[in-house]
Amino acid sequence: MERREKVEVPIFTEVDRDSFVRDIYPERRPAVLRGVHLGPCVEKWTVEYLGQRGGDKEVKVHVSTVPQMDFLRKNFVYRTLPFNEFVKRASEEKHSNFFLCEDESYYLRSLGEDVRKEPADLSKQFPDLAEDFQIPHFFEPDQFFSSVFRISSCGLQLWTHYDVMDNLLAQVTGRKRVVLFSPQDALHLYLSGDKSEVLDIDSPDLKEFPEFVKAQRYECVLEPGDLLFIPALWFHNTLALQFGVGVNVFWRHLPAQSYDKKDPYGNKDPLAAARALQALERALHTLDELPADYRDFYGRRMIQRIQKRTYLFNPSGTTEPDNPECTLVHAPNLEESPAEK
Ligand SMILES: O=C(O)CCC(=O)C(=O)O
Repeated sequence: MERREKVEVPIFTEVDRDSFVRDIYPERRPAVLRGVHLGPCVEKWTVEYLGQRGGDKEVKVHVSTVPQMDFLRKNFVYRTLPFNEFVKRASEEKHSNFFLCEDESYYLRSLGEDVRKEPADLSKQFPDLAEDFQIPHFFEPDQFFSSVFRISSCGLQLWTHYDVMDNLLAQVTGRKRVVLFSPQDALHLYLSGDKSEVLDIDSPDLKEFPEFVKAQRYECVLEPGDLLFIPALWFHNTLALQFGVGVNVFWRHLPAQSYDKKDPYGNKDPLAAARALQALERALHTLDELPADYRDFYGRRMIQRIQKRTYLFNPSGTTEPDNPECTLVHAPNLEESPAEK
């Protein structure tokens, strides 16, 4: 099968809360929002300023000898640095002080005060910098979950993964390429938990990952000041085209009680999904009581039953819903959307 043509993520301008909630959010598709006011951070957040205002608070960062981070082979280490020293190093190509090699790459995903319990919140960990960043109020205040610094060296690539909450990724400084895949392409992405094992999404090894060609690639380049709406469950892979500072804001799309309370990262499956997966494990264990040919027979029937009960669209890709009770309307195809709105 030929690789599918990539689809550009549509760019929307002049977006305010009303138009976001009315026109963009219900589609449950990624969208670049250009020109939303993010506060003075867009002008102010130079390396020097970030260092001064962020100070020497210690941060735990990813450090790797190569810019493409590999969670399978763990080609990175975690190291602790004062924030101002981290920002300086992440912004330079060669370092006089380093951990692994003089051109090592850095990545910060900021954490809460108690990393195991508390989600990251810029206003708590970096109050002086948080003042400069205006969270777009595109959701109700009680839906807010976390605000997370994403600061990367030029060239840094973060593996493809999904989160379980809705997300606005604000690219405050520096340009960043983001590639996304729909949740409906999950089976073509070779998942290991919440991450795809296909690390090289630009020239994947198709002997190892033959199904990857079936995944529809959505792509955008974020300019400084852009926001990217990443709906929950959409896979995303980021590549910093320059040293850059981003902040992403997660918020709860489902009722608060649907989420795992012990999830400071916002990437644990909703409780009902986790329970259903456990029940499936138990069902499979029960099938083990039968010989292989019976397991095969009942396994196939179970798959069909699951597809019929849960898929919004049937596996052949037509828009005919398998589940007649389903009320979600098929969102318009992005290919048909004009790029600038
Ligand atoms: O911008 C990045 O480096 C990663 C962003 C991300 O993974 C997210 O917003 O969930």
